Amino acid sequence: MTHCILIGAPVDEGQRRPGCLMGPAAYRVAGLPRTLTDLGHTVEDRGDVVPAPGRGQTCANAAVHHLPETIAWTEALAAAASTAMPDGLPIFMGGDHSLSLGTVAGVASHADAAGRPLFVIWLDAHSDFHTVETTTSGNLHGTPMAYAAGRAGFDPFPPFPAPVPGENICMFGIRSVDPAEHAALAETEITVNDMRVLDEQGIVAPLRAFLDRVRAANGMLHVSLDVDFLDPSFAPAVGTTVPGGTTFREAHLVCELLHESGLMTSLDLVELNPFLDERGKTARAMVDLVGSLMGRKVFDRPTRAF
Ligand code: NNH
Ligand code: MN
Ligand code: MN
Ligand code: MN
Repeated sequence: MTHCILIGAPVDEGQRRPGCLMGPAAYRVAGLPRTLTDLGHTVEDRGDVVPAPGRGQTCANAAVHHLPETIAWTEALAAAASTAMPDGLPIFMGGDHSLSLGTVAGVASHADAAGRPLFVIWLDAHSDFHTVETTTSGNLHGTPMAYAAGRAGFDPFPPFPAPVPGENICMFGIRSVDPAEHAALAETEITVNDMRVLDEQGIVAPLRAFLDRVRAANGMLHVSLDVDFLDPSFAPAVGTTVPGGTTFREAHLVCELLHESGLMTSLDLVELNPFLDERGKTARAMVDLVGSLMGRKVFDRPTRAF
């Protein structure tokens, strides 16, 4: 039994397709709280985070938009995350992926204070490894992984509290990487499991290899799940669909293995844009995946001893 802390993060400023701000409401309507209580967990909904007004920060990259608002979200969400961590498992209901600038920062400062290493698993079509300086779209949802990894180029932001070493970061589902991200990733120890790796090796071996390392280090594990990790055929409600994503079963298997590991300590659900959905099917798919992450299974089998 886990104490689940729902935190709404109606962030819409990190991209240009309005609608992600409706995400937290859609998760509630699609039955996220009930899914968790049916699995035997306790649920505390802390409502939606409200950021302070932006303070007018600027940067040299003219493409960047909503910088002060994004910094305000980052500060508010980092505070909400570090406050929630000692109390249970925070589930951040987004909101676009720029919310992870804040959630991972808050989780990282908690892990640092607890003296435990933080690991991050990034389930996404995109690597989100731009900085404020390198982004050409100007959409800051393309930057949170770089911020968490401690990349230079985030001057207007608060310094990331305890940068996550590249060896502790693992990406899955990747199939869209911009040239500047590609060059920067090549300089790191980050494991990039792109779709080619999943096609060839499946999801189980690469995921277990990473989870084994988290366990051996007594690490905390932050899971960041972007809707576009999933194939758009069954999860269309996202502004940046990319063909060739994970299948329904691959995605559930990832979630089942994560549950079996018992290692996840915080979770982001990001990029759901309910305005683009078809009769709630993407919101429901995401809630179902959280069910698998939190222990739903068809049959109990002896689990693998980690
Ligand atoms: N790399 C692109 C950009 O920075 C796309 C990022 N979009 C995402 N990330 N949805 O997950 O604009
Ligand atoms: Mn605006
Ligand atoms: Mn993303
Ligand atoms: Mn994405």
